[in-house]
Amino acid sequence: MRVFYSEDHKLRDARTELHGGELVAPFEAPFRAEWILAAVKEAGFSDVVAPGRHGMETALKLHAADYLEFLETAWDRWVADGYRGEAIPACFPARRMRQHPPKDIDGALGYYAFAAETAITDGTFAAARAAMDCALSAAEHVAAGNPAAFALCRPPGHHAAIDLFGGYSFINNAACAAQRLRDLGATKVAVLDVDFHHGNGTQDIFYERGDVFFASLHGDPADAFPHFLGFADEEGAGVGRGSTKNYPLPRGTTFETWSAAMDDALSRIADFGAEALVLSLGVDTFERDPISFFKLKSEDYLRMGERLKSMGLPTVVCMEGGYGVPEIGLNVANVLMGIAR
Ligand code: OKP
Ligand code: ZN
Repeated sequence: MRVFYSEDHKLRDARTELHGGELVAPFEAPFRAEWILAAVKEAGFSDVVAPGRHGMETALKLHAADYLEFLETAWDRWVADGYRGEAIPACFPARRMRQHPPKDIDGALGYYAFAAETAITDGTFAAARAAMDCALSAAEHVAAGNPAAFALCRPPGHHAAIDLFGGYSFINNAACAAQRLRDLGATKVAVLDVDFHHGNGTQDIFYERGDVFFASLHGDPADAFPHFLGFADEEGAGVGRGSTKNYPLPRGTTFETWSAAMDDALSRIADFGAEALVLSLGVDTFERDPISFFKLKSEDYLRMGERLKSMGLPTVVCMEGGYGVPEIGLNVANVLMGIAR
């Protein structure tokens, strides 16, 4: 399985994350991609290539043009205003307020954000673009007839909605992969999101589309980020009605419970008639993940990969979350080994 990896992920290296009322060192940091890359090489995935450079055409089919323009220019606008810290949104268009982008950067940050933990910094857009390139190149590799590819995306993307950033996400890499597979000939594509956190961005992007099925297994939003989306009664709208499926799961969820939910998701994906699969792979479901509350063990990720392989679908794996502990590398490698076997 080819691995798409860009050194440009290192350009995303924020100093701050708003966490528990403090500005801490971000959980989503460059070491993550380095540990994952080392582990997948160690596991025998030696075909590691840099992605091709892509334009924004695919992203523009998913995200609002003004949002992408904002991402590209936000840091320079912030610096031009004379601020010295990182660009952190602090005022949001909440209930009964006007939903339109203000001229000033403080207002624009709040307008285009759904959360305040994620600071925009110098290099953030370049890194997000490189992550998108990994996803697009992986999709092209699979569309060319290869059974699977791994996009080692960093920063992650599944929280990035049509016109919102947050949850460490800016451009929705998995959505770009799904769209690219569609554009290269797959009539129906499924995105399965196994990150601990609900993929609110991916759901938002495809909510009213009938050509992309979105299923997500995640910590119940009643207890976990992103708090305001990912409930079981969200099932898509318009022609997309029935093509969204959420599995909110409780604290302490083990692989036994988790894999039963995945089996249900996969049977729905088969019934949908998906011709290709995009896996939003977060390994923050791990028992020792620092910010999550599931209890998966390293060997469970091998089972996960094997079960995905049994679908017999061309598969693009996009990296999402997984934090803090050295096992993130092994856990990702285990999923890939299950899929590749
Ligand atoms: C990104 B991904 C910490 C609360 C959680 C954001 C989590 C983003 C997860 N104070 N903050 O889905 O792994
Ligand atoms: Zn996550």
